[in-house]
Amino acid sequence: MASPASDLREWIALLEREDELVRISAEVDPDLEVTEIVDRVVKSGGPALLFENPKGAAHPLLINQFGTEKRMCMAFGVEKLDDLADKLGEILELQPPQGLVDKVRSLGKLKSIADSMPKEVSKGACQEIVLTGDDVNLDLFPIQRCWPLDPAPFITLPAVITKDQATGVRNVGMYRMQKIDHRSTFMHWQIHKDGRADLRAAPDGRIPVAVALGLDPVTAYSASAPLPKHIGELMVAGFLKGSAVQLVKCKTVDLEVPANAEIVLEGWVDRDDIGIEGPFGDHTGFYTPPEEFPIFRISAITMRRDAIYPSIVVGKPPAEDEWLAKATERIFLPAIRMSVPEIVDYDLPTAGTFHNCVIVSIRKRFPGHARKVMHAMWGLGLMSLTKSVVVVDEHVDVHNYEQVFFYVCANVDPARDILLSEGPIDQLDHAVTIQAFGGKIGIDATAKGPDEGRREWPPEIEMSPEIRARVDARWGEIGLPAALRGRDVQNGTRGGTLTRLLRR
Ligand SMILES: Cc1cc2nc3c(=O)[nH]c(=O)nc-3n(C[C@H](O)[C@H](O)[C@H](O)COP(=O)(O)O)c2cc1C
Ligand SMILES: [Mn+2]
Repeated sequence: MASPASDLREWIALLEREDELVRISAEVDPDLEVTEIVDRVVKSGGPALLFENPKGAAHPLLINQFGTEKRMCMAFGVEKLDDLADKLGEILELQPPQGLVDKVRSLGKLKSIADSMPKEVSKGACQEIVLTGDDVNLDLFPIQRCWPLDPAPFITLPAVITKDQATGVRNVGMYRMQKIDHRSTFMHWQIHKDGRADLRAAPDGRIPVAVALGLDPVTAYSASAPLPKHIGELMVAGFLKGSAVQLVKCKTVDLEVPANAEIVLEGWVDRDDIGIEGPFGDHTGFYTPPEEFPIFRISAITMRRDAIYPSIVVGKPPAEDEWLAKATERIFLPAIRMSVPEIVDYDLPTAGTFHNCVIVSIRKRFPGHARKVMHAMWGLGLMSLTKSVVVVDEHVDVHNYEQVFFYVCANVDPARDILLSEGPIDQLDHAVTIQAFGGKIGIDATAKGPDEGRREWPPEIEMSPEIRARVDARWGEIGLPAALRGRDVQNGTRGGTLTRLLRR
């Protein structure tokens, strides 16, 4: 696979070469109409769409660039998303080098980290056009009103850049921005997020903000990555791209933005300048209710000539953001294993909309081990917001929901294996009684033996490997169609059970 695209245009060209993008020249209204088209295309696994004539706007609209696993892999230049985990895992597992060969190898890895730091450059395409004063006008762009009860258009795929005023550490996050008028929007910084923390910590209650729109896909993804606050999203983007993100100084605020952006909005957010944002048809599948959020006042718009405006629609799953979440799930596996090494794999089901459910498989070694892992998940970064944790044994395929359901039903004594707890909940969750706080459920679907004070756990049914191999070899002779042989392969995904029982 090729290395990741260096900017949005190269990415669009790549999508077009691979038949993964369709241009739409018909006039389409960013008010609801684009959503209805995109939602159908996303849910049927269709291509990225470039609306060349969005109604009432001067710029085209790109959407569904991330909408399939294949495109997400193309974005990162990998064969499968797990390759990203391997790449990050190598760095995280870096041990003090032993011999000379080891030293050279480690140096190479350290150099790749050093090379990932963002670099400042003097000029950037994102500043070919500079609009200030009365020329600042959001009406130029095809900002979508996504769902019928949304009160206004929302910018949905921004990379919002701020700095911690005390440490100077840069943060990049993806937060929706409801348009208020031609030069202001809301800034939807939820209470658990780093952008909100930067505003909270500002000594004079006011921070400069820059919003980059239309980035190369890896940098755009990085804005959605739930990194610890002190780890720069742009460094991670540089590492995943294999080349540093290039930055230029903003024109009206003391911040830097990716030079390759299509559009940049510069301005200020003041803690005391607030209004009522929402409702918004959100990734939860429901409208999030109106709530107070700070306002972003725009001091300048800079952009490329013929800038392309990027967008995404969230809503009932599956939506385009499913694949941003899946990339995060894979990329963060090695980091999660750093703190909880007994975790074999995990899965965030798309129907669980990021925060509602995580399935974890573990190497279980001691009584209460599943409970330890539940508590660990509820203490881990934004994973702490998850409402339910399902723990299964190492041989269970967490991505095979039918298999997981089998073990949840078969291995659980509800009076014994359910842990109810409480903690922080996603601010958008409508089910909890108090906003952002509520219940947690842990389901221990692992096998429980006498060491946990239970009676003997029975062996699972499994055909012996010899008979399997014999039937495999004789399949043709038996005279059944090759297609029916697949069942045996499927059983094979549970093949670890026997080995594990024998090891005990
Ligand atoms: C399409 C999309 C829209 C999002 N909208 C918001 C939002 O409006 N507000 C918010 O706080 N987080 C939103 N998120 C989640 C954040 O981008 C994510 O939590 C990220 O880690 C935030 O960056 P931070 O950890 O640096 O604060 C959105 C994510 C995606 C993929
Ligand atoms: Mn962050």
